[in-house]
Amino acid sequence: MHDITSYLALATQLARDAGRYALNVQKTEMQVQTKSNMFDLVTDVDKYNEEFIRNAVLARFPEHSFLGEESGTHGEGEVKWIVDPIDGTVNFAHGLPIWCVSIGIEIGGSLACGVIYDPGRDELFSAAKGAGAYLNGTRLSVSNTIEPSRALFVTGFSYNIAENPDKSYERFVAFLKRGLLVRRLGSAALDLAYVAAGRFDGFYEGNLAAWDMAAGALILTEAGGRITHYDNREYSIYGKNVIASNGVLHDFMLEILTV
Ligand code: 2AM
Ligand code: CA
Repeated sequence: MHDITSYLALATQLARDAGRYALNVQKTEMQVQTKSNMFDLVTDVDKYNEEFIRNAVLARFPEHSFLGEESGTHGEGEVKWIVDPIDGTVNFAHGLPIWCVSIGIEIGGSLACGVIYDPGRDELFSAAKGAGAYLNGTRLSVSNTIEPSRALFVTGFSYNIAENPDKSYERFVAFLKRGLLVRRLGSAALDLAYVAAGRFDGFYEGNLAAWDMAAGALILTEAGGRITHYDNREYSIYGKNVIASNGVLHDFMLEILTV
């Protein structure tokens, strides 16, 4: 039997520890660096956090496997920890507060639980399959916004945006042309968590990795949201593009994104 409660407890503790460590670096050491030196420091924090999380997980559960943004895949165990040690790295590097640590756990290829920790606001988003989503212990629910003109959407652009990958320009312009409100925060994990919390009504992005979405996708669905790919295919964290919504606005977003 899988002890999901103990997996989630360890994920929570590690996300908090890694998040606080990175926040401390951002508040202290990064204050005295020039921007060009800062990017090396950021890379160090990304790598340090991932190694810290991986070592702790595999020490406690040696039979589990691990997939991280910095170090790739380790092992083939049925229980797979999917980790983004800092999601929103560019924000982190520029001294902005919008970034987080994301840890999702799959069992046999299905998301079982996950946490997203934002140390700047001390916000811990968490979910376990079938048991709901929580923010600092309070149950989360997506918004009930029906009217697109009253909705707040969020998106993100990948690092190769200059090449207009996957019609990114056309999709974004389609939202703007309808006069819709769209934000771009720079952390896909927080974008998903904020749709789960009802802060945003919908999120879409074209080129993401499993570690950006593993925890957030489960938190979103456990908060009552809907998640698919651009073509309305059944969602997989390995599928790159994503539409996540409060459910009510999902068909509207699917239609707009058909460009
Ligand atoms: P990062 O901060 O960990 O790099 C911004 O649009 C969001 O997309 C962030 O969550 C960022 O993660 C992620 N991201 C941007 N380009 C990406 C890429 N090519 N592959 C995977 N994730 C990407
Ligand atoms: Ca990321």
